[in-house]
Amino acid sequence: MAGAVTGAVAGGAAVAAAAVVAFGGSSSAASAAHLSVTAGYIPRPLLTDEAAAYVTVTNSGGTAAELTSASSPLATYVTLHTSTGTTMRQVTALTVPPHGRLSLGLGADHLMLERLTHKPAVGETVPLTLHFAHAAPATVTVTVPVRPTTYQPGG
Ligand SMILES: [Cu+2]
Repeated sequence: MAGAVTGAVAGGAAVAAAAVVAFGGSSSAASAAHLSVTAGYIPRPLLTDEAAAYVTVTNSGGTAAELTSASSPLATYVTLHTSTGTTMRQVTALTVPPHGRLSLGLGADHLMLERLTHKPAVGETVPLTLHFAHAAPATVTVTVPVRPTTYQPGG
C-alpha cells in the first residue's frame, strides 16, 4: 500500500493506520474494538451519597478500548474506580482488552455513582451512559436494575 496512497491520505485515515501499526506492524491490520455492554446492576445503596454500578463490557475486536467516563440521571456525576484489596481509588480509564472483557463487580473495578438524586428502590431501573475511546460504538446507554443491597449475581 506504500506509495500508491501518497497525497490521498486524509488526516483521520493516517491516524488510524498509525494506531494499527503500533500494535505489531503486521500488514494484516487488527480489527477495531467493537463493544457490547451486558449484565448490569446496581446494588441498592443504603444512603444517597453514592452507589456502585456494575456492567460487563465485551470487546469482539482485535484492539483494546478504554472506558473513559460515564453518566446517569441517578447521579450528579459518575467516577471510575478500581479496587485493590479493601481500598478503592479513582482512575481516569478502565481498559477493555481485545477479544476479552471488562467485568465490573463487587471487589473489582466499578462505576461509582456520586451524590445520588434520590435513593433508588429495588426493582427500579436506571440508565447508564458509558463513553469509550478507541472503540465502536463510542457511547453505549444501558438500563440496569437496582438489586437488593446484598445481591450477588449467580449466587
Ligand atoms: Cu468505588
